Amino acid sequence: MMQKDKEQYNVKQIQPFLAEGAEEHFFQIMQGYNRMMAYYRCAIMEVETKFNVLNEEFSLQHDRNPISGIKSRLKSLPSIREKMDRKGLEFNLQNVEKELNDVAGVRVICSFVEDVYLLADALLKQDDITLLEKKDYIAHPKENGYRSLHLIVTVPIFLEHEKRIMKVEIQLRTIAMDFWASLEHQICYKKDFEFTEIMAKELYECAQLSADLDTRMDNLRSQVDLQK
Ligand code: 0O2
Repeated sequence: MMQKDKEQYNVKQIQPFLAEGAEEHFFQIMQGYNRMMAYYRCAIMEVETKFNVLNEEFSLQHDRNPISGIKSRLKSLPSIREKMDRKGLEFNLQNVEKELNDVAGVRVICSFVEDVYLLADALLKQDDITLLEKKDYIAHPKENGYRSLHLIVTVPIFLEHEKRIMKVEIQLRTIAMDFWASLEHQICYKKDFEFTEIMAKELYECAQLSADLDTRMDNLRSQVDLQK
């Protein structure tokens, strides 16, 4: 192991906790993990760029931006571990790449509902993108009221000596959908708290309000577009 690598992976700090001879093994696992996460970061960059390009082109044609913001995240190691355990899968890097679809996540916040589908269609038309799975929680909201369009796609990343095909989870949603989902996530998503029926109803009604808001804003935009 090179000195530089030891420093990079903080092996010195961890050394007292490692069994005799385990240092090299630990280092190799960390190296593999860091490489895999770097590839996922590249895939996120590719997908973000594709959406930024579409946003630019659309704003030239229609004089407005369909994308209000893009938030990306890499799943943390504890979350990856938890999900592998939950699915009853052995935790190793090959399995993570093969079995998990959401290590890399890109969330695209759109202005209007129409923009969600427009952007999804434009992305899926690109010949280096392959759709693996689509869940339309806008047409079919979840029981709690959650709405978003989810796509699992593969995108190639071009490295010095190879091309790798990486999976990315894309969530497209409007500002109103994101408002509800972000707050619901903070309040209750995956928390071990038994929601009362009244609270669940209240949350669902808030989701309905956000859906109404989307419809009304869409209608206003259509009226303005007609007058152009
Ligand atoms: P986080 O913290 O956002 O990363 P799976 O992906 O296999 O666990 P499933 O049901 O097949 O589960 O995936 P699905 O339905 O496509 O949803 C995955 C992601 O969508 C979640 O990721 C959330 O980001 C979002 N999501 C789904 N349902 C809800 C919901 O009811 N409320 C909110 N706020 N977000 C939701 P993670 O990894 O679970 O969480």
